[in-house]
Amino acid sequence: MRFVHTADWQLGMTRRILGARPPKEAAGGLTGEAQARFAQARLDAVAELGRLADERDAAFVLVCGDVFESNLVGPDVVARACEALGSFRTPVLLLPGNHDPADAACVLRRPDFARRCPAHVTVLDAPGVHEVAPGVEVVAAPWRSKHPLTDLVGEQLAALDPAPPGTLRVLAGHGELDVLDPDDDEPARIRRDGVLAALADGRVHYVALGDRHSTWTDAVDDRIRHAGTPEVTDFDEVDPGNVLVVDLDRHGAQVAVEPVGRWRFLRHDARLDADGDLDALDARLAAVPDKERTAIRLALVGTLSLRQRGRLDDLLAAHAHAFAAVEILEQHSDLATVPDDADLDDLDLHGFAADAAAELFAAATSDDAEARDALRLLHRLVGSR
Ligand SMILES: [Mn+2]
Repeated sequence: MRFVHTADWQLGMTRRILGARPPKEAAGGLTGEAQARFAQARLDAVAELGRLADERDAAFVLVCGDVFESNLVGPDVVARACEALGSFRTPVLLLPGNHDPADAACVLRRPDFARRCPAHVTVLDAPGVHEVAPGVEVVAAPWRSKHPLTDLVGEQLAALDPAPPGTLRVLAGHGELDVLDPDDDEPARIRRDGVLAALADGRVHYVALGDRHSTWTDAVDDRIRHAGTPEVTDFDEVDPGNVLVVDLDRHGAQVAVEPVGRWRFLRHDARLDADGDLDALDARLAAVPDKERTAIRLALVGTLSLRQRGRLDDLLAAHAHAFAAVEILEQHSDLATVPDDADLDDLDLHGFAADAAAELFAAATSDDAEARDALRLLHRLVGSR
């Protein structure tokens, strides 16, 4: 029996970084068009994983929660999601997660969703055992509210007898395992011991999880998996952008990790003290492929002269036009601008202006931040004459 395990589509997600904040003093800035392309990429990933499911003759696609970013997504997001779901023929099972719980406002029960939802799509909003194909059962542990007070997966497993002979059972859950977030006293944590026991005694044969956006496999039993998000959503995700194609029998699972996402969120740390360091950063940014689908976050430390700082601002502004986003991670950056003699000569000022610049220069070299800012501004203004 083959199926596709996926989760955390987060349709309707908006990312503040895309188009919201150009690098400090970058002249170019970003447009909101990256945001629209990012939204489309999430839909493209859904269509792509559907193509994959069709091609591989999967029995179904199991989406383990957070299909939508929120129960409040607009009707346009719902309509486009339904179009993407309609672009392939493999049956789809949608589990409500913490972002789209099966409460009174659940988007998966909204009239605009119900009206457009293709016939091969089923919402697993009722907890318990669902027969999804002959000899195949999915045990659903949907979120029914934003803040459940129990381990929803554990609750379902506790109610199960061993699977009847000839029947394969897949548990569909959403949330963090206690082993992945042990210090948290969150009552909805999934107890891993209970999951291991249910796999060991044959109550279930695979535990498909959502919530963690990184693709993850349990070290003790590789039938406990997080599929991760099919299209990256944040910088801290490890190996996102995949879906899992699972070949399951009663003895084990063969799992193929298939990349479907096309965006990347990168972080780059650099020390900048000399022109060579700026050359290296410039070359590094230039070498990144698929810039229009890449958001990059920079942590920059070091000390630059006014002229070098101007070079940095110019090169970041130039790259920002090509990337989906270029952001300076302020809390991990520490970049000092300290004028040198060449900066003062560069200004090429005379008379009163030269005296003022010399005064600012003296203050700036003795650690006066306002004087440094004033000199940077003067350098920019003079440089653009
Ligand atoms: Mn999620």
